[in-house]
Amino acid sequence: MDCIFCKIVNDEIPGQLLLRDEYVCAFRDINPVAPSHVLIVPNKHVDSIDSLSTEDAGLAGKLLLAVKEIARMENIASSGYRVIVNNGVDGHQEVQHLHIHVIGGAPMQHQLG
Ligand code: DGP
Repeated sequence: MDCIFCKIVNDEIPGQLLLRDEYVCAFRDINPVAPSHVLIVPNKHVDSIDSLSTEDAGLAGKLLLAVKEIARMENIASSGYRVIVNNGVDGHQEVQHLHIHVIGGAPMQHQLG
């Protein structure tokens, strides 16, 4: 499978990772929309939230806990940040490997959608 985020996870595109453990990786978004814009992905290929199975419940928890860890590493835990997961066509998901955007370092716009 030709997946850009699998390549980052597998170090086929070197030098991008901020965090890696057994289950998840984090790296900076190539097109940041704020001073801090990090993507958190499962190490195993999962297309989207919609593709998660009940067996992935633990993995889903690991992804959320990685959000907290990245916020601490990026020094945005106390100032606050936004967490976004785009899903499918209407959600404008461009990369078909589940990823959580963690965006902060400046006040977000109030509006969603
Ligand atoms: P989404 O619309 O949620 O699928 O956003 C995909 C994000 O992935 C987008 O903000 C840009 C980022 N992105 C795409 N290709 C690459 C890449 O090769 N490296 C990195 N670091 N980020 C990428």
